[in-house]
Amino acid sequence: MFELAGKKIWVAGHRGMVGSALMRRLQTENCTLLEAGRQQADLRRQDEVERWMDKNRPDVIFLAAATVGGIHANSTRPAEFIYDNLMIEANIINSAYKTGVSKLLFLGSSCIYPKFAKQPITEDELLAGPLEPTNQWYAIAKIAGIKLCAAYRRQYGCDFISAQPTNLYGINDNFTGLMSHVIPALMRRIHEAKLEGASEVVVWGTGTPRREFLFSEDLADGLVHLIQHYSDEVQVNLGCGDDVTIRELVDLIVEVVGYKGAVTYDSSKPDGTPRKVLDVSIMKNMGWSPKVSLKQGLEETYRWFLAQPHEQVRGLA
Ligand code: GFB
Repeated sequence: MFELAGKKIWVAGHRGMVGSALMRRLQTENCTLLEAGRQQADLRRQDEVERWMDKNRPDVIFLAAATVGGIHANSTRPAEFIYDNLMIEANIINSAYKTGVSKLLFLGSSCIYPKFAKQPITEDELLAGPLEPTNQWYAIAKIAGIKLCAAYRRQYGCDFISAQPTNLYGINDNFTGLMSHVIPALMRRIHEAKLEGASEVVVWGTGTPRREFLFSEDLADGLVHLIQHYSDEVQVNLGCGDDVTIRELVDLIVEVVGYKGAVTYDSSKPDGTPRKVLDVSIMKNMGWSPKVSLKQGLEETYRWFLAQPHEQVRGLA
């Protein structure tokens, strides 16, 4: 088992949903946590990353920093999604090698798999077919990150590994609306419809695509388990192994929020990939599975959302 106690750990992207969940989870591991704020290092700039790494010398890195967003953000900001993510991962992985980091865990994304991958998706589906066009830019960058880890492992013997999380949601998610992933986008829209007494809420697409969701706190626990127990080249799927249709998801959010009006579907908006449920056998065989059901996770996320200052929830702070 790879020991985290006593190590200097850098969670790159510590303010995001994944990074902040990791910071909470790592509090119990008796390690020293490092942070690189935006003013200290723009992770897209090689010189700034190298300077920060030279000065702070982490032993372990969780690479959770990324430019992310939902289906609309992915299809309307392709340059940012490919450039930012390529630069962030190349800068951090290369300086981790140069400064002798003992272990690094890179986070991929389930859009790395082909649009029509065999379901549930096993790790060997990577690069087995064409990608979903709406998020190909982000997917290509994330595939490059996985391959960077594998290449540095092969050529330099670095213990760099990759996790392949499913669709995520939870505490500190981005609830700004148009650019958000489906859960925060719909939670906010349905919440506002309830407050305004609106008779109808419009959901994008047909409602038929299937998605698998993992709660932020479960993800953080799974990542810690993976870094402690895994050391190999293959990117490891991290999910719950179950999926729901967008329609079923909407019903759950409506129930959690307590909205009484109608829901309609706008099929002129994109559906994206029809289905992407992960095969999670590797994590299961390593003795890990998630604890929080989708309903519980949505309830906890909604409680967190309600407790935020209005401006922050709207992404204005
Ligand atoms: O989370 P999401 O935006 O991205 O979910 P993906 C999109 C699905 O939810 C589509 C439906 O089927 C949409 O039609 N949907 C319904 C909505 N209403 C809404 C809404 O108001 N907002 C949004 N965003 N969707 C993401 C990638 O793909 O998967 C990311 O874009 C990342 O890059 C993530 O890889 C894991 O699940 O389609």
